[in-house]
Amino acid sequence: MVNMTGVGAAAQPVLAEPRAEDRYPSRFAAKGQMKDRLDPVVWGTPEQGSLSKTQLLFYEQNGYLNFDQLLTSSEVQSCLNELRQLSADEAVKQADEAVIEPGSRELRSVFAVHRSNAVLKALCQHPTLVAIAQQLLGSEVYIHQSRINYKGGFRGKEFYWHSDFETWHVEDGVPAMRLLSCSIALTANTPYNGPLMIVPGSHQRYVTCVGATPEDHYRASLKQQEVGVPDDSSLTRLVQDFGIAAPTGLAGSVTFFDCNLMHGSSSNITPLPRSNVFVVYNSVHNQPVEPFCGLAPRPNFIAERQDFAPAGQR
Ligand code: 6CS
Ligand code: FE
Repeated sequence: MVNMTGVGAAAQPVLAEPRAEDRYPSRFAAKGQMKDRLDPVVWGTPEQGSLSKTQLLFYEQNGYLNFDQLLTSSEVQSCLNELRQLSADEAVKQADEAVIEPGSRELRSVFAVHRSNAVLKALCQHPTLVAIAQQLLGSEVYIHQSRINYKGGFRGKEFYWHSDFETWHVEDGVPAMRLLSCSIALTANTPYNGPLMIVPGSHQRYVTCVGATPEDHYRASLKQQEVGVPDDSSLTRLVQDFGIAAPTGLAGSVTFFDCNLMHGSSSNITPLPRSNVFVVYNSVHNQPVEPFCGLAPRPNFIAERQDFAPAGQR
């Protein structure tokens, strides 16, 4: 139980072994392992919302659901206006909530936009989006995290392969796989501008990661993640077994994906930005506990641990 994460001892975990209630230990072993998922994927029923049995089954099997044009063009346009204004604001770049691209001064992400911006708050609380999250998770939901990922033209850098749940479990203390991401395209996501890539079906397995969590890991990981990513042979096996999909779409399209789906995206060297808003909805029955890595929790603007008010209630 000794804190060993000082300089030169970064390979040692803060905890020598996982806590007894840790159902998904990761970053403890010297080698990555592929384990089974212990939780359901779909927690609701066809009767609980607008998603059909076929759609629920697709999500269960593939770990994602893509929707063309869930938002109107005027909703998209008003969100895009906010993105533009935020990226032109020097104070936004200086804020704790901002992440700057590695190797340039450009804005990569802005976190907790469901708190700081009225238009983006309305987007995150959009009744259509919240209802889909509620049906998939079989309960009321609250917002665990929200962010803009700008991925600007020319210099928007990649997001390396990862399972979100691995980080949210280890660093935020989210106990179970009962949360999901909603990726809202505000510009066209094409095969060329660094769209989300996923490994369909990978959400059924849990790939444990190697390497202890450094203190304040988020400062580095949100620019370029190195701890909490799968080893090469695990990723190779997943892709051999399941392949890769890239659900592209016009502005206004939306992808929901399971918290444990292996995903990533490449850099954007086209002139066309790939700007998305991500909202993470967690079941109100899955509130975070102490982080399973033994370190202090990440800031509230990255992982909510105070306000569990159900989303979508106006
Ligand atoms: O840290 C997070 O919450 C998210 N961001 C990254 C780069 N990886 C894990 C997770 O998706
Ligand atoms: Fe992610």
